[in-house]
Amino acid sequence: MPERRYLVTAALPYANGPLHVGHAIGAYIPADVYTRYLRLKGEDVLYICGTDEHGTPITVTADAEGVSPKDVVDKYHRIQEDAFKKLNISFDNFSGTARPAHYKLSQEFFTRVLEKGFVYEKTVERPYCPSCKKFLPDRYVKGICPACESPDQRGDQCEACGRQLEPHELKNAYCSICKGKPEMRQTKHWFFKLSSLSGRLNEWVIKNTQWPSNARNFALGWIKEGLEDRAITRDINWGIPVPLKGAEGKVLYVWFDAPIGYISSTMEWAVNKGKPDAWKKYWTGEETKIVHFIGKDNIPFHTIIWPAVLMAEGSYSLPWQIASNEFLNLEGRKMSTSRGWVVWLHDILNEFDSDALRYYLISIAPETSDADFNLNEFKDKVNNELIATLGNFINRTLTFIQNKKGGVVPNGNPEWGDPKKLEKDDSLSPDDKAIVHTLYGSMLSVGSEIEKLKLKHALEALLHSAQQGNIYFQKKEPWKGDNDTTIFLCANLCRSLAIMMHPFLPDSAEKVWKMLNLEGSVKDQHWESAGMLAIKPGHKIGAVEPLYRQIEDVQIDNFKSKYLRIAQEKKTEVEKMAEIDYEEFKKMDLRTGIIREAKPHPNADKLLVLQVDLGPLGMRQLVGGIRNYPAESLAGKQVIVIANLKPAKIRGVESQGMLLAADESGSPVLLTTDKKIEAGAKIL
Ligand code: B3M
Ligand code: ZN
Repeated sequence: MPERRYLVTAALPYANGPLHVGHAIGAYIPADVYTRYLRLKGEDVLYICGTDEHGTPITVTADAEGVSPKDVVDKYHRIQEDAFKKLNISFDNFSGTARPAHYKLSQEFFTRVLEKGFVYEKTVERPYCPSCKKFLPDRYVKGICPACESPDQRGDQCEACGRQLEPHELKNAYCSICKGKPEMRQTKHWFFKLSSLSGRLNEWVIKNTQWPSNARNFALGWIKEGLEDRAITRDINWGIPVPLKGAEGKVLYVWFDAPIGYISSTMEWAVNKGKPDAWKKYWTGEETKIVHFIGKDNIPFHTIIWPAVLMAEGSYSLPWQIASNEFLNLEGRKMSTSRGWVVWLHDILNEFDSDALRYYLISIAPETSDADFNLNEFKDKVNNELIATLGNFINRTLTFIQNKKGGVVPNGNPEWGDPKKLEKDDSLSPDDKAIVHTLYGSMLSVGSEIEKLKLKHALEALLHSAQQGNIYFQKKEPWKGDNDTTIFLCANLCRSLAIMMHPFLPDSAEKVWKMLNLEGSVKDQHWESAGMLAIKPGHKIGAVEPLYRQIEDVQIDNFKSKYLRIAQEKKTEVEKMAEIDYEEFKKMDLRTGIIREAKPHPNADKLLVLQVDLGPLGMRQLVGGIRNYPAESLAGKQVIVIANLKPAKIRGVESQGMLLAADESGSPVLLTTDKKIEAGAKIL
């Protein structure tokens, strides 16, 4: 076999707060499933992470908590590391970017790209707050996004449209500390020649056909729009000093040093292993596949900026795969840490088992579109799927062996696992043969779905094989006697499930392994052996206990009132608006309309562009925040429109009126008429 290895990374979380369930399923759990699977396959793989300890996310938090940036970083590094442990995230190394070795490597990177001619110095105008007496990089300045017009966006990236920004590009900018208006002042910065790498990046991205479409489309779109040179230094007093004479007081931009943390963390791993050079084979040469798991908003940095810096630097390998999930909402609304509308990992892991949470999160993973975390659904899925299907099959099989077979796996033939012999064996019924096929086939299909990063499908395939086990058990009615073959095969299916569970549900997989009384640990098995009948007749199993704990309604209610209370109080608060008189109301021209066409908005995820027929008033183009409706479901739908609203551009597309909708926990529900009526009728 040719040499090959994997270096798996998950985005370095800012050490400026605890982690929530959205973070977990955004990158850390998917990368963990992938890595655990590769380890079972016998691949040479490292899973690398660490906290991102620089930039304005840290200093803004330090200001708010009234402590030093170093204190913030130390505190949240510990909290995050602890949450990852409880969630069984199996990092090979978890570092932090404020460590000396990372400083050194980042400065070397800067020096090398400078020496290679990819960095130049330029004096530019940047927002400066006269009352706070400082420059306002990144999160210190807020304003309207020049691209999509969203208000209150930060100086480095618009959260609404994902656009990369320079702080001076914001419109109506204000200082996020004192809310004052900044003035423009001259300051010297170092720029990275991103524009000069446009051709190479384009070729490289086109070649990377293995990327998921969200990463690929974003990257190609941005290159097409035109890449501009970017400042990689900042005027703040927390960060890695720019290693140059004349650059005193300047630090490296956090997004310049953070991805270098993937390398410095790998180096730290090597040092801790006592083999300081062992990191090299993961970061150089063609044989290593570097896989970055990231959140959606990190796509620009990982598909363009980081690879460009690597190309300029020249001594390391480029990423091979970039996997990113969409966003996770909470009970129908966007999560908000400031409003307390969030499920923190440390809270939920205090109350529920880590495997239950992992199961639920993977089963709803926002792989291709945003998903919703719902606590009642969490309970239902754990009880009705994880426990009722997977837990049940394992439990009934093992209990049967314990109670009816004296704890000993009965007679059967391990060679039935061999497909050639299986078909010819007349002692087996078609049902028996089918279950052997299930056992082998699910090993293949679960594996191939994981390799394709379709973890939701992979988990479904795993559950399906347990479900087949249940059906088989039920049909064979082993309690009626003559059950050796059935129980032999079911015991082997339990073993096979344990191995396949390991990437997703590491705790309970190990528990099954122990109950089966098999040697070693499930994590040391080989994936392919999940397709074999490896338990021999006469094998004695261990003590049997329930695999999972049922979740009760009251636990969910308690959790909500304990942890989501602040947000709920806000939710039930009745908002009262000022009274208006009829004259004012009459100014609104409300009409019925019929949607003729609906298309996704080209520049915004949450918007649709609609062509609405207003009868005598003609066709109108409306932009509406109703992406929760599939576009193709809307044509022909009767709606209510404010027809005399001044036209306005919404993210670059004109909207000539407004559609009426009711708010159901943040998700719009269209208003319509009680019976079919012609378009353009006036609302009285
Ligand atoms: N710290 C952003 C984030 O936490 C950033 C990722 C860095 S990856 C090198 O979402
Ligand atoms: Zn924007």
